[in-house]
Formats: sequence, C-alpha cells, structure tokens
Amino acid sequence: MTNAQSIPPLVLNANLNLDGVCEAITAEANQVTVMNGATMSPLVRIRGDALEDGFGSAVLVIPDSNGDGEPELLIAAPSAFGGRGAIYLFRSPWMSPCSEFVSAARADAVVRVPDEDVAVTMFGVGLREMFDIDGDAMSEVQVFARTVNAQGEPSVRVYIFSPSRAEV
Ligand SMILES: [Ca+2]
Ligand SMILES: [Ca+2]
Ligand SMILES: [Ca+2]
Repeated sequence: MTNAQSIPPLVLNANLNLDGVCEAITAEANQVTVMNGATMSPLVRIRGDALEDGFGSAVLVIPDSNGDGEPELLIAAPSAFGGRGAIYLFRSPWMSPCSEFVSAARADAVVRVPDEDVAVTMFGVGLREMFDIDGDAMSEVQVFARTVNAQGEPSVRVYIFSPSRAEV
C-alpha cells in the first residue's frame, strides 16, 4: 500500500527562489502548492476564492517582470466569475514563506475577460509562454479561452497577456 493517491498531481517543475533547485508545483481542489525543491517543505500554498473556480488547473512560471529578480507565478481559474474565468499573477509570493494559505485575493493582478467579449468563457483554460510582442524584452503569455464562432460552433479564443503591464 502506497500513499501515491494522496499526492496531488504535479503541474510544473521550476526554480522560483533562485537556489538552483527546481520547486515541485502541485494543484488540487482549488489550491496550488509550491514545495521547496531543496527541503521538500511547502514554500507557499495559494488557495482560490471558491472551490468551483478551478483555481490551479493551469499554472505557468514566467520570467521576472517587476525587477525583483525572481520569476512570477501565473495561475488560472477558468471557472471563476461564473465560468468566465480569470488569471492571477503573483510576483514572488515565495519571498515571504508562510505555513498559512495565501488567498488568491492577494495576487498582484487579477485579469479577467474584457467585458465586451460577451461570448467568451473559460478564460485561462490554457496558458502558454510565447515571444515578446510589445517590445519590453519580456515574453508574453497566450491565454486560451472558449467562445462560439459566427456559425454558433464552439471555438477557441486566444488572448495575449503582457506580464509587465498585467493586462490582455
Ligand atoms: Ca528552488
Ligand atoms: Ca518578480
Ligand atoms: Ca513583452
């Protein structure tokens, strides 16, 4: 008998605190846990607003965008805000380790679907880093969402998120 089923699924390996050792980032039940790769103790635990938000269903570590030298953590909650979705940008929450849960409300930025895009849902269903578009030498992030096309068929909508400006 192993305890394998009690270990939440790994979503990402990335070094967040610049010690040369990758952290293990796991997500389950509306919560993202960053385990310090060097000590295997929790570095930070971040909890979404509501259980049904799908907080942590997509997670991306992106290069530093605020000049503190530490990478940023981008966490998607595609079912938040009534299924419209949102992404949460954390600019180095691991700098102040704590045993308590950090609320998603403490994110440095919460980005939602533009109000005029009424047919778009599940904003943040996928995240992918891409090249620099706005010329600030920092790569942008593709944020995938769902919509319906002119024929009424389901389709994918891709937004470009700029980490430095924290907007799509
Ligand atoms: Ca590390
Ligand atoms: Ca940073
Ligand atoms: Ca850029």
